[in-house]
Amino acid sequence: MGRLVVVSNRLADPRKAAAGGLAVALGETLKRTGGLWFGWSGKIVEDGTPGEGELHVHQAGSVTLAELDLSKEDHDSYYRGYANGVLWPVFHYRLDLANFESGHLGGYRRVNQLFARKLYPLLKPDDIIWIHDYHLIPLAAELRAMGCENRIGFFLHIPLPPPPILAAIPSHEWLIRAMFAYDLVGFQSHLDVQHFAHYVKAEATAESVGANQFRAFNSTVQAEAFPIGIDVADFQRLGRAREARETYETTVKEYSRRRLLIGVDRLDYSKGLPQRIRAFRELLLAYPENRHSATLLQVASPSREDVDAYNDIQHELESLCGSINGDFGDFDWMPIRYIHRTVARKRLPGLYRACAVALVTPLRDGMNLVAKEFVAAQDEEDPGVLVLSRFAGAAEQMPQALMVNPYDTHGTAQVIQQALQMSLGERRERHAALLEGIRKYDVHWWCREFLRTLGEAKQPPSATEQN
Ligand code: GDG
Repeated sequence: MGRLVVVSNRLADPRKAAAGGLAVALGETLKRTGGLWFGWSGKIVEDGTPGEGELHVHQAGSVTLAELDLSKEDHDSYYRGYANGVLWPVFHYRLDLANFESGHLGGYRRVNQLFARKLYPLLKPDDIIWIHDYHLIPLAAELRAMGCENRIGFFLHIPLPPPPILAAIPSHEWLIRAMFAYDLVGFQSHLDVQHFAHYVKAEATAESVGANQFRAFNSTVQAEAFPIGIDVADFQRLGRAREARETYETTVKEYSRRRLLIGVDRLDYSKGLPQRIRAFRELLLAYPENRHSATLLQVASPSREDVDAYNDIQHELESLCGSINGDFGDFDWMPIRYIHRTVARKRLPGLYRACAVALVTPLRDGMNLVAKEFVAAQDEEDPGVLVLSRFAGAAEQMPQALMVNPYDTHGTAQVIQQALQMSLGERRERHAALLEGIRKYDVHWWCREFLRTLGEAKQPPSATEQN
């Protein structure tokens, strides 16, 4: 295999422990092939010129890191305006939260062109390029327009909605057409692939020209599901380290173990946090034996606080948690411990292990890695129970979890009660099956499988074919 070139909005240093599984998995292949990782530096230049940015290239062992600064105007429209103000809500089925200001699309295109202009001179002919996520959908089309003939793959970390929702984006034809500049487009779930297939057949009159291959706009693209996993062994190692053990012990000591429930999410409207809190209130109402015992630890790590919809959800959550604690709490028991901060990654496995039930109940989620981390962190002899939304991509792969519809408050409360009462035998059986699945389809499998498929995908189109 040629050198791997990864492009994503942000870079993570694969050498840092806090980097997480994705950076570690990509980092391995990047190291092996002497690869290049390209992305935004995180720096916003207040008075910078739109469409321009300084590139900083440095070496981290055998890996080259290339980081690009963005002007404030570019960042506002590309990142805040279009990627997180249009694509994120619409791709999570939330048309009501999308802000379709046309200027933002211009910024999105401009930054993708800037990425292409700065990346293209760094490329070698046999590089394999892997572009990540909704920030960079048109990047391959921009590279092709400059004459790039390398193999280029794309992975969408978030869901792809069905055609009628996608078609609400004013520039949807352009956006999906841009996907045909890739040799391979990867999605989290089979449902996402189906949505892509339906869309391109109906809106782009694409033809199926082989298993998972679609032809339109004079180009052929392969679309497949590659459900992302975690590094199970690494997460379990983290769980055996001092910080996780200490967190486990102090948590178990402070609360009664079998009644602890946990939620760990970025504070995002896609994660279904208010619905989860309401289901927990319903649990206390419908099954009063849980009062004075069941405690929900909810970690909501701050995220995108400069986008309005995120402030609204923060206030909604604070008021919900406050009213439940006020209505049900007592001097010796509070039903909800709500933490609006980021917990150190080293402590997470200990926290997961101390809890009897995990509530992973997004309204929509590409995959959801918390579901997998919770399973990896459990004591196999006495494991906790995973309650999982049927609308998380993870649901396709984790059928042994207790499935819920997060919009159904009472139904979710019933399932939480079932989880709290599950026998040890059933908990072990479900957990063993879940663990086997996440071990088999871990993040290394994901990385290998995507790159193998990209390597075998149809020959890269010639530059002339693109016109
Ligand atoms: C996108 C897609 C897809 C959360 N709070 C804290 C913390 N986290 C960590 C979790 C987990 C990660 O962040 C969250 O991953 P998710 O998969 O749950 O969700 P997104 O951030 O929305 O990620 C998603 C993913 O991409 C990968 O393709 O699964 O569907 O939306 O690892 O542990 N980590 C620390 N403190 C926190 O407070 N240290």
